[in-house]
Amino acid sequence: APSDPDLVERARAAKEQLGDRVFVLGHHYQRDEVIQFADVTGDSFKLAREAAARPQAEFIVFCGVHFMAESADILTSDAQQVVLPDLAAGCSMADMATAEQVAECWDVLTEAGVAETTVPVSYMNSSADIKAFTGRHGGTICTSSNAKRALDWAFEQGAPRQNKVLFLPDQHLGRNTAVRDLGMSLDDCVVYNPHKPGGGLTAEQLRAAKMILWRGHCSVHGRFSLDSVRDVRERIPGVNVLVHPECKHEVVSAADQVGSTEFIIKALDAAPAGSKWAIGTELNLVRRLALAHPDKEIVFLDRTVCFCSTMNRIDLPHLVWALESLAAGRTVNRIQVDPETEKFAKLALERMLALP
Ligand code: CIZ
Ligand code: SF4
Repeated sequence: APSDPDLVERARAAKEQLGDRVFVLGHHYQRDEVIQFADVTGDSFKLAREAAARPQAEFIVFCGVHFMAESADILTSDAQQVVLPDLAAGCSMADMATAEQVAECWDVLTEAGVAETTVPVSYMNSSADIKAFTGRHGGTICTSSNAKRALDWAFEQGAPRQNKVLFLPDQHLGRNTAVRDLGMSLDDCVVYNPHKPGGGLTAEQLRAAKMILWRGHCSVHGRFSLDSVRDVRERIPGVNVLVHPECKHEVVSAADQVGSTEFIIKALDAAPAGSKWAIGTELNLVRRLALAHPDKEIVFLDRTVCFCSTMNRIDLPHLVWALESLAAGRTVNRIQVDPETEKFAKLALERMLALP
């Protein structure tokens, strides 16, 4: 639906009044009505770096979800204020690993005698608390673009390939990277369930595993199934199936290509006219890609509609409210990570930035 012209005008006016004092970041999964006001668009990692590269901007308005605004706060200076237009824009995946649960897991690993040889690797899609846990225990953060390099690095921290990785919080990205990129078998991976005593694993199983996967997943990417792939191949002969690595292993295995949102965008830019694509990622992005490439057939992988509901909480009314408040001298919805958490979370992020 077209955006309300009155709200569009108010957002434009507030942004103009703030000028260089404000920088608006828009995640690829945001609504069209919001993305039109973004100074830059990108995935969570690119956006955090864009924020850090704009020290003159007093306010960073982050149109995305909570963990992304936290990462931007960690990577920007203390003088910069990061604003999330709706505080209810969380991420169900990030919420699947709390600081308490992860501390308990570490106790379980310690008791099984494996903590000393385990390196945590946490996906960018996690809270600042989980990033700080990772930093404290000698681990690194990863994105879906550098997960292979992060795992290679982590496995080289002890005696070569003798150690283990605790992968948080997305089991699918962890499993897909271990199996597809590092050549492990599915049996090398175990799943730690934070809702069961001892994670639902015996000490034996923990000792035998190479990858200890946290039982978390993305509710959006987790909905694509093997049936969605079979169905689209039948409907569109010759279609290229391209999916995000947050999808289930069986979906990724049945796809033609796998990659991050930035990879998907570049693959479609490079694709020849007339080519056919079924994309397994969030629907706002897939719709925009289809509009941007009228010479190609680009469809959503599933027949059902699949937005990220928390991403969609950032709508034009919330953006207008945030911008007008800032223009009136009132900071609202500031996301501020406490200094102790920030210190260790930053350490883990810096390890990622230093990955070979
Ligand atoms: O699924 C997500 O939320 C993604 C891909 C986030 C990001 O930009 O890394
Ligand atoms: Fe979280 Fe999935 Fe939404 Fe990304 S798409 S913000 S991982 S729930």
